[in-house]
Amino acid sequence: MESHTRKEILSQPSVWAAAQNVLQAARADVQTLLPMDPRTQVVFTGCGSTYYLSLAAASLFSALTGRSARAAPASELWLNPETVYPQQAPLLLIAVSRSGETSETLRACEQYLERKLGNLLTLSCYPDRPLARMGQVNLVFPASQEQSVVQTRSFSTLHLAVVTLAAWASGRENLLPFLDRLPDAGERVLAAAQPLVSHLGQDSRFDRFYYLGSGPRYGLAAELALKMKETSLSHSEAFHFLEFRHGPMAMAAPSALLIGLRSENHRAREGAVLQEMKARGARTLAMDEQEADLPFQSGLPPEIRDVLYLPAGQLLAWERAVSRGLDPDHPQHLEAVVRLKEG
Ligand code: F1P
Repeated sequence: MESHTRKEILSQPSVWAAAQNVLQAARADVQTLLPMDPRTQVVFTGCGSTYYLSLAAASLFSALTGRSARAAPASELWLNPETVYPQQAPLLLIAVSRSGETSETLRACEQYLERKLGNLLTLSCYPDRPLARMGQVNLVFPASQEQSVVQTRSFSTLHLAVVTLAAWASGRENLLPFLDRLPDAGERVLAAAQPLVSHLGQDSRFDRFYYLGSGPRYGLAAELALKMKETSLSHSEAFHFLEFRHGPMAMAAPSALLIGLRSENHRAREGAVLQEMKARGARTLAMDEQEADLPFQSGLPPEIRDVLYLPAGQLLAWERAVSRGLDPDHPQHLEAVVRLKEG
């Protein structure tokens, strides 16, 4: 089936290289914003996919820099700011939005700037839209624009951008050369994933999809669960790996497919969860650097290879949508951008 969504999923690695060019050109400007004051708190925000991206970004940022970083939906920053912004601390708000015009994200940034809470760094894909003019520094990735309503290559590009920011903020210069090797690794993972996810996507036995991921991978698990909902109208949910035993495992059955975004440093413990659910009849798909149903074999450091978990999960949602007779290019009820009617 001809599909721009599928084309954009398969084209991701080629646009990742363009993202690195944008980032390198903006490095000096970005460096002026990255927190020098150890008290600075970093807040990531977005909506839907870009909120899940913010979750992954905050987790990675905290792990690499040792500083407090948090994520919140833009609607929470806008309507319940006191529940998110820490009192009396200098702030850096990093707002992420594919469209650059999602209403809640714009409202949250306007309010933050009006209250002079700190600096704003924005990441988006459209240079001529409001968000790309709001920050002290605005990173724009036009090569990752997409026709698809659901986010695919825009998401993975924006994820690469926040990984790069975390490497810069933590002074982990040793990670930077590896970023250039991600496009090749991404092409290999896409080629290896296609037969596997095509088979699983077409298996009508499955009626529930669970995505397990911990640390910076939880946000990615949430994004892949959203892909499955948006694209194939299937029940899906994300959990931190070991959390699945605390109730949700009641849903483990032959009609359940568990996708594990397994990590290298907790491979045994996370793998045990998948094995236990398999024993309960569920089907599992483990993605990991090695010893997995989908091994990346990238040879890249764990801090920068999380983007490799995305393409297979995106393709799985696409395959299931098509097998259900749906059109992934025109997902039911969805628009590419949520623009609220109110002011
Ligand atoms: C945010 C968003 C997407 C969602 C859909 C509608 O967009 O909610 O997460 O999948 O495309 O828009 P943006 O602020 O990142 O452009």
